Amino acid sequence: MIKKYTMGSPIETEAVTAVIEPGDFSDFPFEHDAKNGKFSFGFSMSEDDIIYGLGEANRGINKRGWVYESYCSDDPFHTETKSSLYAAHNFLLVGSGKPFGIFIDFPARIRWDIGYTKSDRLEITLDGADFDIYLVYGGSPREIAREFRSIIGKSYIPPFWAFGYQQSRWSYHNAEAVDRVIEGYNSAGIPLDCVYLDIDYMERYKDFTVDSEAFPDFESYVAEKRAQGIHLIPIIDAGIKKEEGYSVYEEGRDRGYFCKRADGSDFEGGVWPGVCGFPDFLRPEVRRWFGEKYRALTDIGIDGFWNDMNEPAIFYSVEGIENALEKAASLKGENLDLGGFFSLKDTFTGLSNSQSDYSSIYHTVNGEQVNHQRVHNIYGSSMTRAAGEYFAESFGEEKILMFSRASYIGAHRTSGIWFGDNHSWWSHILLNLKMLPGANMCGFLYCGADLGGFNENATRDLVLRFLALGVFTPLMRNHSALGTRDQECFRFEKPEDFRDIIEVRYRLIPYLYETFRKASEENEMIFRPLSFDYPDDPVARECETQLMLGEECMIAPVYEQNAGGRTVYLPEDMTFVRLSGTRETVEKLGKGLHYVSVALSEVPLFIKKGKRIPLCMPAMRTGDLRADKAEWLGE
Ligand code: MIG
Repeated sequence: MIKKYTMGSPIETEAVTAVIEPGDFSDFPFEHDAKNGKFSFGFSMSEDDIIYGLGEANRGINKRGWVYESYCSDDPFHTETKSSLYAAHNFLLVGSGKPFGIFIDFPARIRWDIGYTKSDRLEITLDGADFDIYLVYGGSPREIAREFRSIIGKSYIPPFWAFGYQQSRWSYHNAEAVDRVIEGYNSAGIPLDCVYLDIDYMERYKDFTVDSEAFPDFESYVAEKRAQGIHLIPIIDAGIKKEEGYSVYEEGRDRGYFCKRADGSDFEGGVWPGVCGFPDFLRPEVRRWFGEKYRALTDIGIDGFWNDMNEPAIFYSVEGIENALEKAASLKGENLDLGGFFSLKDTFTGLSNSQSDYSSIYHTVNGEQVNHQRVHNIYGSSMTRAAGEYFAESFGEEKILMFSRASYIGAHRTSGIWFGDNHSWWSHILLNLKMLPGANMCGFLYCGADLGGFNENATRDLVLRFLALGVFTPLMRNHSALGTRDQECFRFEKPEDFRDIIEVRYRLIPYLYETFRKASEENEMIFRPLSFDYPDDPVARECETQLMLGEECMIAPVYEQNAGGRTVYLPEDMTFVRLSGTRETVEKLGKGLHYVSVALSEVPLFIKKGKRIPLCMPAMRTGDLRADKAEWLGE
């Protein structure tokens, strides 16, 4: 059952597609308070309440014991003490005797104090008092998650080939670099479906352009790669380079499509290309205009994109950097003491993604000027919506791969997400795993992390273990940052170990794809915490390192260096399968704790009693998979 409570006049986010009449606010069942323009409410948690949700968010599956903020942030250090990442997925699920869900449809900042200030209190504070709150109750956590999904609309389904293995790096600078990657995979016999183009494919970081020195005759090149079964996936950034003669910029400026300053002039901020205008994606006509721009690339055969920097990330504003430079100039020749030096330093480090810059930006919502802070969390999702809606209209469903960095619930109907700039850290294997059920609850099914880790240098064993989890995530993409050690599978010793892992993915694709489709159609989660399926099992309830997958499986990746395996908890008897290339070893294990050894070239998988999954033969490209010729694993 669902109840809706409305206060003030909320900004329409279109997160919810179902029409639900608001109830009487005097029935709002929580203690609440409105003061200083904020609204807060809260309740006591019982000792055994598990708090799930918040989608792509930091820390555990159980979110108790920390304070989170819904505020889309470009933060490349996903350390334990962070409160915000790139997404604002405002859905919480309280699992207890009487489970219920809360969705706060409100696009400004929200603070979720989940037993941080007081261990048994959950306190939610909204930076504003115009909102819709939905309460979902009745049934198990799984039923509540399903019911919530039923009001936000069906999840995006990508093209089938988007389940193939994908290789990315910032950046493959030109056609030769891309060719070397494809060649490396081909000669190692490792399957591959996509290669990514990061910002350097563009002409000086201008969206919808291609650097003709790096890719002379891009159109023929794209066709040549498609003939080899490879999709090239270019990046699109939110900021539009300010440059005379660049048609996207000139159109945006002349039509008044960019975000404004308080005085009505265009807001200008620096990102990769230097000074940029930021399209006001909240306006339907701007979305339409921007969506159509992708045509420049789809017309020449591109059929997949990733949208980046759309929190939006802003390195500096024009005013901000002028002030900073003036301050620096005024200090020339001064003897800078501790305070003086650090204040100067902070002036520059504080330029990026600054709160005062965000507060100086204005959007037009239904003809009215609205400050950016009130709608911050739907900026990126509106960019991705612009693209996704255009694709669905022009090409039909399941044709174009689209995923975004920033997101808000609602964007799940037209795109996927990736989890942003993680690190080549062992702890980030588990962080990846823990985000999956949350993202699924909020409708984001097509998702995944940068396998191998984005920032810093990866080691061979880390990449293998990361990939062995990535075998199960719908988006299976290895991506790494500029200046880090090469991370493509064929660059490491014994590439056959990598082939063994990635072949397992291809063997599982028909099964994973069916599970995905079903989850989208039936509003199910692909990945569930064990506690959803075994609510009365105390060990399963606390498990943060394993997940249920579909109706048949449980996954438990190895996540520590120099470990030849891991301890795994079986909430019931299961078949333990070690998959490696086309080989598999099968072992029956009883309910309880087990230590299982898993080689670096193996993918561990657990199949529930009475369940079977199909495995096909691997192929170098998804297009060559034969789903009809499957063998069955399990009992
Ligand atoms: O400020 O385009 O998360 O995947 O490689 C960095 C360069 C900008 C951030 C993305 C990352 C991408 C990188 N981008």
